[in-house]
Amino acid sequence: ETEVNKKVRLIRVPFWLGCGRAGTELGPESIMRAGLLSQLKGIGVEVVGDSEVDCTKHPAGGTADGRIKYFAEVREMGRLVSEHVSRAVESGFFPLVLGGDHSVAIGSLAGLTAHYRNLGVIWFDAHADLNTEETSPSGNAHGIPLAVALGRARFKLTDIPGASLIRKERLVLVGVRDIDPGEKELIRSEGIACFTMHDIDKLGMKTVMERAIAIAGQGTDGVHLSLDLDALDPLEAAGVGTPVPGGVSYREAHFAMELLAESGLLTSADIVEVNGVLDYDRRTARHAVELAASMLGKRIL
Ligand code: 4U7
Ligand code: MN
Ligand code: MN
Ligand code: MN
Repeated sequence: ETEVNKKVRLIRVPFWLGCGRAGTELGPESIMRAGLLSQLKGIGVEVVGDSEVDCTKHPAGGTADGRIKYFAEVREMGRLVSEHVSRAVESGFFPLVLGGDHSVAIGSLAGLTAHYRNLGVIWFDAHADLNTEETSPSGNAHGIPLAVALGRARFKLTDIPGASLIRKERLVLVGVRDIDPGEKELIRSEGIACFTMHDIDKLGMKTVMERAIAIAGQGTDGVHLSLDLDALDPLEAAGVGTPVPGGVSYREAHFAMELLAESGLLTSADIVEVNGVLDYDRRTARHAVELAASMLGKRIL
């Protein structure tokens, strides 16, 4: 059995401008306070360095550039996150990016594609995050990162120095239950692998993750997990800004992370969308910590 890289570099991104609602800038701190370091230490994961990305927290004012709110700030944050992630990979570490809203994944993917020529991506999310500047119903950047990464939006991953696009054949979505019309169109026309809640109900998480890992892992030199906490059912993880009922249970998510760890293929991850204001019982942050430990090899026995 292969092992995950036990040297992890934490990259904290206190950013909320991509979701248009304050609270996710508290995500990194809430996850740390929920005990991330002691959990990782307990399973023999070494945290080699911990950096905070100096992204905009308080926008100056009028910010809309075209249709995406705070676009200039999002683009700058993406460039900075990309540099942090890139440095972590260069040093041989597993980059663990703590968001922040999901637009931070633009930066993760940019930094990763600068090194991995053929990156597999598993997108664990209630949403498809495949809107473009034109199809986005909200203008919120956290709904566009995959269209950016695939080169389907006007703003492309390759607009960030060093980055290349991800390949649609090696991308897989898991947990999806809220898709906008433009996203549906893109999923169909591009043939993007998408395991919806319907598929999880029908096949079970075990089969879904086996297939997801096979797709993301086939011939790839790295596999990135982007974990949006809103993939979980809001009854169990209320601390997210865009909750959608009917989600993955904590237990299913936990099992999915264990299967990923067992694959030995995971080389990086994002944990995003934890909203410190909405997470009134801190359960979402605590789940985030448990899921992080599981993906990095924590076992029950
Ligand atoms: B998240 C939405 F319209 N699709 O684009 C949009 F429903 O990172 C939601 O997955 C996006 O949380 C949610 O605004 C982005 C909406
Ligand atoms: Mn998302
Ligand atoms: Mn989501
Ligand atoms: Mn969300």
